[in-house]
Amino acid sequence: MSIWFTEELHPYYRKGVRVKRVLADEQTQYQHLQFVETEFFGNAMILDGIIQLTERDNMGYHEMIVHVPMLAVGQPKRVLIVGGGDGGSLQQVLRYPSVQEAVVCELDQRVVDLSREHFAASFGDPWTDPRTKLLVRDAFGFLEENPGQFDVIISDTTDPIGMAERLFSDEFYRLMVRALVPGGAAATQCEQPFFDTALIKQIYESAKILTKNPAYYYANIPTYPGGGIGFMYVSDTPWENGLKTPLPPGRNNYINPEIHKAAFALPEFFRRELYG
Ligand code: SPD
Repeated sequence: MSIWFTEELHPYYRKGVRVKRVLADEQTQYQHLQFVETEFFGNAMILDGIIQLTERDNMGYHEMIVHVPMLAVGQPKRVLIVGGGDGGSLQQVLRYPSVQEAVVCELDQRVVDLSREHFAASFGDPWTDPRTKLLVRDAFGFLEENPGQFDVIISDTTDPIGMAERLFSDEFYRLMVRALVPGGAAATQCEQPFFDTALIKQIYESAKILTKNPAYYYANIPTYPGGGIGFMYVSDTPWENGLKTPLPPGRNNYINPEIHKAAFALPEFFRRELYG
């Protein structure tokens, strides 16, 4: 049997992966949730028709969204993950011996349940770590209730469509920065320079008002549109501080000191657009 899954996040661009079999397919309270076994990329999670991660190439996403702010802060103790119900970011956060508490604020319990089943080979079971605290709720309210609490915040979200659109708003960034301790750092899923230039610029401008040292960086992920995705680093602490901090114990599959630094180098059309 040969099935192609084709994703059309943008009306002018498509990409596809060959699927061996469908592992799960259900409509949750919030979204259409699918898990498939692909020909090349291992198991993949798809939400409302958009690939969120695959076993083979998620490391570029999770290692970069987590380690860049964690290393910049140095000894992070309390970490918040917004979204991230698949467990990939959580697995990376828990590598830090300094972390005492990792709060995951995920709206959809089914994402957690099915990820535990279908990503166990890649992520183990970070949900059983005593430092993990899962809150099945909307992140906005949680951020509102928790000013000045977190050393690091990771906004590990879907694309800005439907309910997730709010997670790319000025208001969300304001609440996120307010929830950081002084000198704390956040990193957010911040889309694709070719396709989302205006949105990224708007987020950068708002991050610049809120913090002293925001910066955009990028990672290669073949199953995302354009072959990669970017992140907004949001902090008063310069990201370069992280270059002096050793990576945590455990195996890295994407990040190393050279990649860490190079990720902040941007193609000229985009650098000009963002930084002038
Ligand atoms: N266009 C796809 C963007 C997916 C971002 N979310 C990834 C979640 C991985 N934890």
